[in-house]
Amino acid sequence: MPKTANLESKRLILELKLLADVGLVGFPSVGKSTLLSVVSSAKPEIADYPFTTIIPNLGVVRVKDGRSFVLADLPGIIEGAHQGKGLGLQFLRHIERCRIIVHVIDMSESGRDPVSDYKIIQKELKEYGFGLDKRPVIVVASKMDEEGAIDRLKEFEKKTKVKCLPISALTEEGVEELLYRCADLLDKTPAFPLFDKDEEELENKVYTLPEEEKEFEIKHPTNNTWVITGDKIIKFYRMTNISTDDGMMKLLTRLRKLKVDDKLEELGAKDGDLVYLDDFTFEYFR
Ligand SMILES: Nc1nc2c(ncn2[C@@H]2O[C@H](COP(=O)(O)OP(=O)(O)OP(=O)(O)O)[C@@H](O)[C@H]2O)c(=O)[nH]1
Ligand SMILES: [Mg+2]
Repeated sequence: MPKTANLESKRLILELKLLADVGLVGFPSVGKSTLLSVVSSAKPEIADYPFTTIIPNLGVVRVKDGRSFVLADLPGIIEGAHQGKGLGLQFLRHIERCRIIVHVIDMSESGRDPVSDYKIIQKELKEYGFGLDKRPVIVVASKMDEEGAIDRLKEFEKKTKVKCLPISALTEEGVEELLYRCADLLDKTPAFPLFDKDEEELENKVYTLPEEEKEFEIKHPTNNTWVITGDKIIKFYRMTNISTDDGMMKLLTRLRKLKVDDKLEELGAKDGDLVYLDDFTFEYFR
């Protein structure tokens, strides 16, 4: 009969977090997927409606000087993402494992304000915790080919005092420079620990199976006697017909397999001592 008493069943929710060196972060439609498609052989979906990217895309980027890194194009983020709005939490969880962040800000006439876009995303990263807001960041001004983009960038830098790298995925202006900057920053950024201390304390619970019941124990009631106890071994003995050679061999093999003789020796049994197993008695010889 299989033993089922110690079996446990659990429902586990496993979370797969991708491992990338660089994460592209920004509002929906700022051009993250387009950038990934230009710098790697990845073929992400690109469209001018928000949340085109629902599942992160990865691409291997090769810099002209031979260095390479993995770039993740992540789903767009909106205000309240850290509380789960938009594709919020899914998105933020993926950044946890990125060593550096490329924060993409749309400088086209998109109807949104680049300054508030920047502030909202910084706030979301901060509110999420796990030090996301302290991760090294390269701020990128995207769609610089669009009319009015240069003025919007100047205005942005003046108001925020944040220096941006202007790029256009369309004309590829500034793209190579961005790759060099990413590679340089990665060279200076140590690998991010897989488990933040707080996260470990909060989330990691260790489950262990209950200790296996011992097969046998040995008692030593008097000077020259030893008693083998234990439900399992006694049950085995009772089910074995030791009046036959086969049965006796089976019992001895079982005792040897369990290393009963080694244990008796270790405890100090001497040749000629009597050993009891239920109603069976035999002499110990080494
Ligand atoms: N003019 C111009 N348009 C761009 C540029 N990069 C992207 N676009 C356009 O911007 C729109 C959104 O581009 P995506 O790359 O899908 O944007 P995303 O940031 O990945 O968007 P989500 O996946 O929704 O978060 C598309 O219509 C692109 O063609 C650029 O450098 N210049
Ligand atoms: Mg996208």
